[in-house]
Amino acid sequence: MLNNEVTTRLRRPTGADVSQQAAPPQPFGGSISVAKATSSEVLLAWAMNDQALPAAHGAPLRVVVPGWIGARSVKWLQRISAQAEPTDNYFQAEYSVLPPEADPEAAGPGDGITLGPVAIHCAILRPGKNDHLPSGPTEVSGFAFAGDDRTVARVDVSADHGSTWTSTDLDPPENPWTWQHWRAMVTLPPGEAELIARAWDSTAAVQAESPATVWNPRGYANNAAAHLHITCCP
Ligand SMILES: Nc1nc2c(c(=O)[nH]1)N[C@H]1C(S)=C(S)[C@@H](COP(=O)(O)O)O[C@H]1N2
Ligand SMILES: [Mo]
Repeated sequence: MLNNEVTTRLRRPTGADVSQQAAPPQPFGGSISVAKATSSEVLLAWAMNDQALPAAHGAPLRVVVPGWIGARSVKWLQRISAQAEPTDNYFQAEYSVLPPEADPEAAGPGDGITLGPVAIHCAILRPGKNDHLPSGPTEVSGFAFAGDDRTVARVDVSADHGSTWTSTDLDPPENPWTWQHWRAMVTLPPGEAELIARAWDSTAAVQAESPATVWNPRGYANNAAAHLHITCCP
């Protein structure tokens, strides 16, 4: 896989939206490995939900790269090329995790970890942020997503700042490219509470406990555990 990534890449610039944010101004583009590009889940899409693809989502033609960061799903597609090296497009290097001491303005291609496959993450959907709830048992629910061709193996929740954790009831994966929903009954203490959810993927990778662990100069790939503050009436 690594060998494929460094030796053979697909390049996909477009002319439809020239970015003035890029240096120099240029069309949006990005690379994926040949292994991914030739997999059955990667699409060239002109329709969505049996309707014509809306312009905002890339009509007339876009790439869809399930399990990889959105930036590699190039919209308003104009060209695809097979080449030995990743594209030198500004956005290929921009979507990378730089080391803490790096200056993002001065960073060049190869200075960071180029983003492709999504890292394991999850979100709490219910209760909502700053909801007022009665203390006692309540259902907490959300989704988790593993990325690449991994699946979500388990999601745990804590209502006591991570001292104790409860496994949630996790829906099986329909396929690796969709969210998996989960839910659990937790007992909320009276007063202020912090709910935490953390997901594990099928390689036993787990989300970092805090955003400080995954901090990087450009702020990408923040897949720290989901935290939710709530207030419980006694
Ligand atoms: N041509 C082009 N394609 C693009 C982008 C862009 O700015 N220009 N943004 C990318 C990013 S960062 C994301 S997250 C997705 C968003 O796709 P959506 O608008 O269908 O949600 O498109 C990707 N493809
Ligand atoms: Mo994005």
